[in-house]
Amino acid sequence: MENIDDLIIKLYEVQAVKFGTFKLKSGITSPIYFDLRVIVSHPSLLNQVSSLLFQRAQDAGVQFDTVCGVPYTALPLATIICSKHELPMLIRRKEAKDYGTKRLVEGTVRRGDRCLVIEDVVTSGSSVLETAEVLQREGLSVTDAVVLMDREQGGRERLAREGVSLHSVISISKLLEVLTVAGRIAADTADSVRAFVQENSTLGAPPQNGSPAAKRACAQLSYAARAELPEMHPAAARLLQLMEEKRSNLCVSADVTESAELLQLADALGPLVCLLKTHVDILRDFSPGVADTLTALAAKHRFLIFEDRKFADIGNTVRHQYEGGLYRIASWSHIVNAHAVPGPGVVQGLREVGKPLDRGCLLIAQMSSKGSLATGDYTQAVVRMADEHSDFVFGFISGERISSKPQFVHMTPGVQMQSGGDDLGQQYSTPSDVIGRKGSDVIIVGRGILAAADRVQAAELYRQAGWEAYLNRLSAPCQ
Ligand code: S5P
Repeated sequence: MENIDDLIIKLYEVQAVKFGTFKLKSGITSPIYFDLRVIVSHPSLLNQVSSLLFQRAQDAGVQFDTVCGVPYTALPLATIICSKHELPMLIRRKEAKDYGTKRLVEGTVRRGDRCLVIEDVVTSGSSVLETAEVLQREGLSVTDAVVLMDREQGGRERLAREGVSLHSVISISKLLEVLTVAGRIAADTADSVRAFVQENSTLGAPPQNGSPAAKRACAQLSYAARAELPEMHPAAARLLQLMEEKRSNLCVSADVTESAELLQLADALGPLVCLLKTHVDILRDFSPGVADTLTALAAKHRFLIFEDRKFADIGNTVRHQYEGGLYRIASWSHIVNAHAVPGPGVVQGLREVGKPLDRGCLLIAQMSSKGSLATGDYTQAVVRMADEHSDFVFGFISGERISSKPQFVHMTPGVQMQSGGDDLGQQYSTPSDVIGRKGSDVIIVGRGILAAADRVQAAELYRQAGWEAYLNRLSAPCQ
């Protein structure tokens, strides 16, 4: 206890905590301000803070394999803890525009390891959550965070809702009490800070869009309920209705090179799928008649057609590629997809052609192939692009649920009954992993079905596996 009192006085003396009138980033005026960055200039204080943070984690009985500091102030704190106790550390990168060429987490990431997050100050909890989500996306488990200063403005409760327990060394109440008793601040200064803290609490705020809790809530809505949502894209609503009606979240990837085989597949597997995905440019013998027959089969068996064209050029070019050429894709494909690499122009170009026809577009936010550059900040930028064009973009190609908005449909390729891969970098996950654990909506299966001796039987097994995973997800208790 004395240790803490002593620390509080020192923090005050080095001006890591100041009282007065401060304008915060949010525009709010605060009577208190923390600037814990200054402690790097006071080595003994830096050591003291680090050991108290470590002690706090020990006292709380937190089990962890590795440690990560929220950039930047907590980076040296995590470093000192890890150096002193010889613990492996991870560094989270915070560069704003890291389009996948650099890793978001440096160090040796071992999937399944428990990572303790270290932070200097927690207000709403969002900076801890942001780091936790990056770590979780790398396969680490984050259940605990230790913080030097809890501002008691709802961060602890918010983190708890997201499954992260917060352990703090100092609370703001304790800080005010010690500084008042020591005669460093006046009683009315302490009172005005207390009033400010109460008025500016984020307690009771609903889960934020994109947070794990919001994603779980969304994953637990049924396809049928989502189909009815306002602002639902017509193609997405139709797809979700078909999924519910046919009890199928299976999209077959009909990657064959002969038109007759494509049509035969569409006729045989049509009753089992919600979507049929084509690569029309691998057909040796495409003719407009193929598209007509496919359209008739889609109507007969009630599935939608998804031409996996992966548009990736400037708006003007993709507009032509979508509307015209040999394939006239927009005239028969209900859904297409695009890379976000060119920027919003790619979506705008496609939208000019597709929107009047009620067509929909998916953005490729992550890829199943090894070494894909579509990760981290790139993926997040894709989600923002989708948000900004949601009158035409209704979902993603991704390995997992990446947006909590129930209007967005997530489709995941790289699915087989056993995880593994091929010799050209494809990586497979199982239907239960994709729909259950990752919260995606549709499994896309190619060779898992096409290479089977009995394709209809294989498709039925995938349909059942995908649907069961969905039913289990719906009945899983909210965490
Ligand atoms: O990241 C991706 C995106 C797509 S659309 N990874 C993929 O594999 N795909 C497509 O899904 C790919 O072009 C192929 O048509 C299908 C996967 O086929 P499979 O035989 O490996 O199941």
